[in-house]
Amino acid sequence: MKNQPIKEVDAVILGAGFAGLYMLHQLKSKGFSTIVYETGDGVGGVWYWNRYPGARCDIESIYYNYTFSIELYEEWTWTSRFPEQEEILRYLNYVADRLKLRSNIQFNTRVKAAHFDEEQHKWLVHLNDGHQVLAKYFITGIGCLSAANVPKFQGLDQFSGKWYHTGHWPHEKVDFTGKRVGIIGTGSSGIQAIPVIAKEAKHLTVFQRTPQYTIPARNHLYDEDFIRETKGNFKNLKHAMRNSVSGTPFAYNHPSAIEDSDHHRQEVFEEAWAQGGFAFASTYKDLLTNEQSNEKAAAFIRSKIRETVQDPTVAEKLCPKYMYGTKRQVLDSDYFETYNRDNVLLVDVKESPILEITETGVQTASDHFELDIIIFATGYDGMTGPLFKIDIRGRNGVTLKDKWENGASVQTYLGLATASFPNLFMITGPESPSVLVNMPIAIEQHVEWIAQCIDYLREHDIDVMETNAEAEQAWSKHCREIASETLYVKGDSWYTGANIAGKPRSFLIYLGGFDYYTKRCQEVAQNNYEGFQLLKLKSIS
Ligand code: NA7
Repeated sequence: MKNQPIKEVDAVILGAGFAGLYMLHQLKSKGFSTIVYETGDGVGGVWYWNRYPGARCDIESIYYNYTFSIELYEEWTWTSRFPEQEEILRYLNYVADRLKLRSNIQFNTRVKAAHFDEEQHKWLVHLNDGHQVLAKYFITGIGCLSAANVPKFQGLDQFSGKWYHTGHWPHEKVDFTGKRVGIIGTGSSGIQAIPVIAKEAKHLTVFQRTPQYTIPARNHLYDEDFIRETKGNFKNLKHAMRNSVSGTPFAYNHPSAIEDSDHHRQEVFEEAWAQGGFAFASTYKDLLTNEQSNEKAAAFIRSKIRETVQDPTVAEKLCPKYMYGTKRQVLDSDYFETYNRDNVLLVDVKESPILEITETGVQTASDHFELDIIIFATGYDGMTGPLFKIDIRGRNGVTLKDKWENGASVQTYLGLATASFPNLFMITGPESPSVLVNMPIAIEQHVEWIAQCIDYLREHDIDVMETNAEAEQAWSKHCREIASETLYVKGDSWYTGANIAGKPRSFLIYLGGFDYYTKRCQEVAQNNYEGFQLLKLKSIS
């Protein structure tokens, strides 16, 4: 029985986060039989898994939500500028209930493999319970940062305390009271968790490999007038976000940092620093294209670190020397201030690398640190990692991992599809702009394009849709050319794959702007899906 598909549906969707939920809603509304498989036992995706202390979104809540429904926007009220994980998870549960999505979601189910069956022209999807499901369309909504990276430190299995990865945080509260805690990693997750844990733990040791340019979030509660005004302005906001470069209603304020006067630039940076959030990144248009402009921003942030951290030696260790913004911008709440606490110690593991985890703590080249709890805030195998965890095979049994040479030669068309993998759609796939765009807005664009496309295929009796190799080569080339004109490609980050030992270096984000990308996708659809082959089975047989 287990060798026969237990059911056949129009579409299988992976993941019940922002992407999977909206994809399901769209396909259900259009009458397609659809099932979502979700590994967790609830909806939420990244917001289901990331329950670490201090976890919150760094895009403002009034922008970080769905905009496809005015009812959803009006009914839901955010409490603060940067909502905590728990509030976003509640929002996604509200959406799932409000749109009656749960009956189409199978929780606690991992998709192990999906193979394109060339005789049936359908996807055979293999579940972890041994069952198989047949689907015409296979759609991934598994995010770009869902494959956790736990570095292979020798000796982790002999550690007698508890250890956690921020992206797989337990549902029950972890009690740090009276504990000696060590945290490895100072990206967004580490920087959010460190100030919160420091307040609770007996002692916190921060193992930092690379310091960060982090900006104060300046989180605050919203008042009723602001919420009323924002909801009243929904249509304008939606239009501004969907037609913007980054999926938020902001544009760059000034053209060039290096061409501005020292006095005015200082004022601009100070104002953005006081405003908090991503205002700093929007100050000058050339921060990520001109090294001298970049250094102006970097120097300003370093001066703030030196002003805040009392111990000059610690302050220097916290000052990044690489180019600003080539790692994902981090927002914090009292991060640098935390190093003025007596119970917090900063350890530079570039200077003195971690050699092993022992039974009682962490051994670096110079010292041993006794710990009760170790937290890995060590990030993710980004972009390709989530896709490579699944055995996805297209024509001739070739795996996605092999086709893309383990990430060295990713090729997609619009980040949505890839040749030899017919009827496969990726939401927020590599070579789409999504990870540098306000994610829910990027997701809405992808989902609406895919849903409209599937509807078109049904309307025109088309059974198989597949990207042309030429179309994807052209798109990938275009992506790389644009990226090479920026400073992003020079950074060591999950953007480039440099954070994962042995991962080929490549930059897999489309940087031509969300607005341009949206227009390009629309043109492709309007031109009857140019760049794709559309086949009718009748004509094949
Ligand atoms: P990030 O941003 O990838 O940060 C991971 C951190 O862990 C970073 O400081 C890394 O240092 C550090 N790291 C990774 N491996 C090691 C090893 N082996 N030893 C020491 N330190 C290590 O992940 P986050 O979870 O914080 O954030 C991910 C995204 O979520 C973020 O960009 C937002 O989009 C939301 P490195 O810098 O590589 O030297």
